[in-house]
Amino acid sequence: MLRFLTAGESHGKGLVTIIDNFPSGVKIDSSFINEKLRARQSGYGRGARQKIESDQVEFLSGVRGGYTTGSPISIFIKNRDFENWKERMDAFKPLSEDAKIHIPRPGHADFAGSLKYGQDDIRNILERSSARETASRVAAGALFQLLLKNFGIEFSSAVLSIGGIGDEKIPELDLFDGKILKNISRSELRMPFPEAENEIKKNIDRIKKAGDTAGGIFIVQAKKVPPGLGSFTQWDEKLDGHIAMSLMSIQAIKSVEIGMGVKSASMKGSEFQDSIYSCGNKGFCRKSDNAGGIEGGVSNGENIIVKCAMKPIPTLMKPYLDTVDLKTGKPEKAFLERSDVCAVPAASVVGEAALAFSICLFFLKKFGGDSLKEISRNFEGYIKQLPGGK
Ligand code: EPS
Repeated sequence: MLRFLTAGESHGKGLVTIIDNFPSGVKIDSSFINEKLRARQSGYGRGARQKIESDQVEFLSGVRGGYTTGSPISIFIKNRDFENWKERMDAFKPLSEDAKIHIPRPGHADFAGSLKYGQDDIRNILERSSARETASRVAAGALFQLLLKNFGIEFSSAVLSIGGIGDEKIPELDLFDGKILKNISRSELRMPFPEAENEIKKNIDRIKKAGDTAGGIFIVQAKKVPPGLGSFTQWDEKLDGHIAMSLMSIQAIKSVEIGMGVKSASMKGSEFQDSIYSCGNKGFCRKSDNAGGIEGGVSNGENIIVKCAMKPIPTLMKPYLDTVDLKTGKPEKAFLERSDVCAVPAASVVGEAALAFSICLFFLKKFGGDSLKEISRNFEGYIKQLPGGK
């Protein structure tokens, strides 16, 4: 079964991604992967770290002559900032007592992580819990997208609102529309429509000046996903359940909605359900996609639509938040560490990668094979027998 693992700390030597059971014969376009990494580093409101890094993938295994071999793929992304952290992040040099951090930031993994791992230096928690890890996930997601592209399946993402400004209710937004794709690529906020950009940027500037942070809402879509991925037969085989896990596991994500999501709760059945029509040689089709492409835990051939809310980043530049010194128990103010004011545009790129993993995993569960050729045979055989033959 397709699996991927990530490893590495934010200020260590670098980040590692290992992808296991990825089929052979898939053409690897490093520029596609590096473009996704660049998009993750971008965004109005990103922190100073993004000026230090210029994330690029280095393949350590599993790819030869530009194609995957079927062996485990391992990828390395260098942390340029390691040069400034060599002493403090050395694997063996003893840690100096006064460099240890005992004051947890509310909202990060600092407090819960220190208790869980019995660490007396919160740096041993925050180095791994940092959103820096998402660079590894974007690299993996780009490979899954390269595989699925061979079957016409593509992904797109956009930011709908930041700090409560924007249009979270954009109905029937088609993220594959040429004009919308152009708007997103030109937007420092990765938004589908430019109208709210200036107001949002001004708000981010105000929040930055106040030493505070902002969250927001982003949307991810996948198109041409064939019907039949996932199953209703077992709770852990449902495609929407896995997608929810994939996206919820991204740092700072506090909600994942499929299709109309929360709004569906206030709709009538006759308004929400997507009626089915016979469309001649196209087989069957729908005039709406409120279900977000999944019914009964199974893809139904419509676009997969996922919407996520990202909480404001926990690292504040001003001492707003009360906390405690875990060593002394004394009341303290949350300590300052370099961070972003807003990373919602970055999170939307990570969301694309997370959705790509879920779709790729269930795609290979259904059309499994060890090589692209074998998977293609299985896929074509299935598609041919569908109503409308596609
Ligand atoms: C980030 C890297 C981090 C943070 C930020 C995002 O780098 P550094 O800790 O060296 O500044 O800037 O991480 C967080 C905001 C967080 O809370 O984890 C990245 O590469 O995305």
